[in-house]
Amino acid sequence: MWVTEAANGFGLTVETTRQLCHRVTPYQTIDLYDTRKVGKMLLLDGIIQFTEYDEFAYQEMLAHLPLFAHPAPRRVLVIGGGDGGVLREIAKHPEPEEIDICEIDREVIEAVREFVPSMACGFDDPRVTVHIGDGSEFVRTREGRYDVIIVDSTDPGGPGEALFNETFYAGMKRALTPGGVIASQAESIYLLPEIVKRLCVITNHLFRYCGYASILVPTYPTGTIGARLASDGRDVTTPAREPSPEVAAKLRYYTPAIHRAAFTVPKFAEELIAAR
Ligand code: SPD
Repeated sequence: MWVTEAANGFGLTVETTRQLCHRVTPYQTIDLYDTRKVGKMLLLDGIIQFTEYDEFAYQEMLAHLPLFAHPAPRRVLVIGGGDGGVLREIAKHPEPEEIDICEIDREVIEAVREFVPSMACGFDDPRVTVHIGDGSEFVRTREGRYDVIIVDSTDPGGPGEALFNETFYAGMKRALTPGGVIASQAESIYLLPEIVKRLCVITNHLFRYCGYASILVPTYPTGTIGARLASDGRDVTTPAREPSPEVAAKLRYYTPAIHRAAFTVPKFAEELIAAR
């Protein structure tokens, strides 16, 4: 069976071999498939969240860009990210003492734990504490707490809608320690330029240092997605430190060189990124 993500005037089709799970939760529909070419695949409300084939690119960049942009990340928060992939990447770092995650839909965690251990292993790190709830409300209760906040959201329109406005970003800014760094799922400059622009306007307004990093992910429509980084502490487009040989050996996408290169956008996108 060929399964298509059809949204925003665009489609991406994957050949599946078996449906592993279909659940309807109070927040969204969850579908997990085995596929012919790209391993297991998760869709939420019909939108591809990951395939085992290329998920490392997205999870590594969303986690390691902000963690290496911070000189000493001790407390880290993930908002969304219920598949565990970003947690798995954070857990490769020895520096964090506390890793909190706030995911709205408990059933995403349960489904991935049952069917995709290669992602759900992120929950096994003893530094991880799981909070089930609305991330936009959660950050309001955590003033001055986190060195790094990572927003691994779905697209706007579903349960992720509250994570794409200025009130939420102002709440995240208050939840940071001085010099803290945020990184958010920031959509594709080809598919959703209006959302990229919205996130850039918000962050350019609130933070001194910002950057939009492109990530190559063939199973997201248009083959690319972005991470928006922001901080008041230092330039986020260059690493503050390098991975140790032990950490570097665990990475397949992130290097200090790609950290620097990813923030250079094509000419047509320069206007979106600079928008105020
Ligand atoms: N257009 C799809 C964006 C999906 C972003 N979230 C992916 C979750 C992977 N941890």
